[in-house]
Amino acid sequence: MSQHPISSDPATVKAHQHAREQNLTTVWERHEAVKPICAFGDLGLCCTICYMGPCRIDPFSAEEIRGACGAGRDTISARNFTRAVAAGTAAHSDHARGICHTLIETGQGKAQGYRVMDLDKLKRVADEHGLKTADVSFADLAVRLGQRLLENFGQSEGSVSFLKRAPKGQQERWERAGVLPRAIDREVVECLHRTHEGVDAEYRSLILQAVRCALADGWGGSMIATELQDVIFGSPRPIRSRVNLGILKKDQVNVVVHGHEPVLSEMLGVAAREPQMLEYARSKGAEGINLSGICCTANEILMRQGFPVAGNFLQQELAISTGAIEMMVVDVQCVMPGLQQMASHFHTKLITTSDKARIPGIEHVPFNEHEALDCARSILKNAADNFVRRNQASVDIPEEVMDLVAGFTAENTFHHLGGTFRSTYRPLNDAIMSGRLRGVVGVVGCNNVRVQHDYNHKTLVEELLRNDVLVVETGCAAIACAKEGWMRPEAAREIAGKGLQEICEVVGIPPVLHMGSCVDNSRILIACTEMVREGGIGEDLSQLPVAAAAVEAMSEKAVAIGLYAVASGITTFFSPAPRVLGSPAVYEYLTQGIEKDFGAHWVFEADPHEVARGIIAHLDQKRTALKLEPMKYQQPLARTA
Ligand code: MSK
Repeated sequence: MSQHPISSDPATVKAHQHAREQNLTTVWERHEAVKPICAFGDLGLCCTICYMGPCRIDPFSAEEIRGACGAGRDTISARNFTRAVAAGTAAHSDHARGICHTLIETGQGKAQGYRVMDLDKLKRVADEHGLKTADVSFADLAVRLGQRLLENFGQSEGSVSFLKRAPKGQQERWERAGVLPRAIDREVVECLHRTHEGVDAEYRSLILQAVRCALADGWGGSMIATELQDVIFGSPRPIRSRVNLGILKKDQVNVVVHGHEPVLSEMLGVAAREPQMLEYARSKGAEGINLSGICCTANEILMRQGFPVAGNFLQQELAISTGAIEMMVVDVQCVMPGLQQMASHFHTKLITTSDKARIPGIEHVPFNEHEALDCARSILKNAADNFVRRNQASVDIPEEVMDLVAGFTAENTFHHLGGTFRSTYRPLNDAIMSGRLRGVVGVVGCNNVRVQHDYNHKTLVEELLRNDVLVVETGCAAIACAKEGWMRPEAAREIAGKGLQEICEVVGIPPVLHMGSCVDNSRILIACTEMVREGGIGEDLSQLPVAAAAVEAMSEKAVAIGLYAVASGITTFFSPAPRVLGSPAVYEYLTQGIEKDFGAHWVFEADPHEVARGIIAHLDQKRTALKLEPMKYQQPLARTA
């Protein structure tokens, strides 16, 4: 692992050095320029909610300081936290709303190029929602399911429909705490209402509303997005591909998709393989079209179509600085406005495609699902036309590239563990009960410029693997570990503890399983639910030897994910901490008190070695409670940031 202060990934270090040699500015330089980071804001003690302020609360003051309205540190911190959860939930859920519409239009034959690829899942989810599936055409069923799931956003009665998938014990906890989400939009709106000046001032009441909103994300918006994307684009299956900046090709038209929504990128994937498009690229002097991705749009086209991944969040500008990208197509979320400045130094065309997301100085090419395939073809042609403007002499692509296997889901992963004839979670539960596996941990989330790029993810995961913990990943964390080679089946032999190694070798899976994009954290909820259903390792999610970690968290979505994991009974290790450290009461509730309500809590710990030790201790504690054999602890390998 590289010891360079900005990144533990050699490709990133090289690309950054190259960018600096050309006087190009990236997120690292901008971050230096905005220092010192505002401590009031960082602690959650700056209130910008009304226009009497902003009010800042000095946490070290001898007297109690309050904002102009009288709000103290607990209220201010809880309001800030609740707003972050609402924004994160809104992001995932608005994505889901779009997918509902795409399914409806697919069924109506109005979405050019789309068709229902996973008919079984369409039927299963429709069944689950009480829709008649016999003697109904798949097209009609798609329309009805899309409409039914859309009700989750604004219904005036009942609760979010996928909640009933959760184990009974979990549902009872939610009911007791009064946090069953009613409708997705309603919970987001109520968070905003309660945090408006002069409404809810009681920190616990605010946080319980944040919980209700986060559950509407995990068991609502995110789960709807995952399930319907599987229905429309096909459920992923294990698939080989490659990762890191070295996947960019000097002799091909490089098109990079970035953001989160797969609706356009799936069509770009279809168009990029069409003979006439390849012929067009050749007519411009290129050998072909190399479609790849950054962040979660990358994860989406990787999982289903095996397109390579150029990098994760902190690599987005560096990908352009290679000088090799003809077109970067961005949609929503995690897209830095700084891309515009970087692209302005190169021939790279940067285009926004979502009506919800524009960047000053960037061409907007509205994406229209009715003409999706034509739109994709036109973007690729435009990219190919741009190939002739590339200055090949200045292209500098780092050589680092790594093989990987992605495409694991709650359904297919444990089909693999069970073998062809036993597609159940029994073998996974048995492996945990017999002590070959210590437990399962979801390592998810972003990169954050405040943390050495990828270092925390890799340090944590390495220690977990040595200690026989099966790791499942999504988002930028998954890309970090893929770059390190841990998503190759042979990595088990190189790095995993004996028990995990045995399982990976018998089944032929890597020790770290790529389960997709940020919304696909819902796959992890389902996998945990299946473990409970299989029996023997706990009656609800809070009793399972499982945990979650987001150790380079950056976005409000990560905060929403962390909260729905905890509220679902999964103890979550999270850093940098959300902005609650300025309120001892909010901190105490999130890290301890919440356990009584939901059976899990947050741990805010920055050192990844400490996180690993904490997770292992947590899994061992759960094992002891289940009366399972204790397991030996393997010391970490010496690594420094
Ligand atoms: S892309 S939300 S930086 S994981 Fe999903 Fe990566 Fe975090 Fe964005």
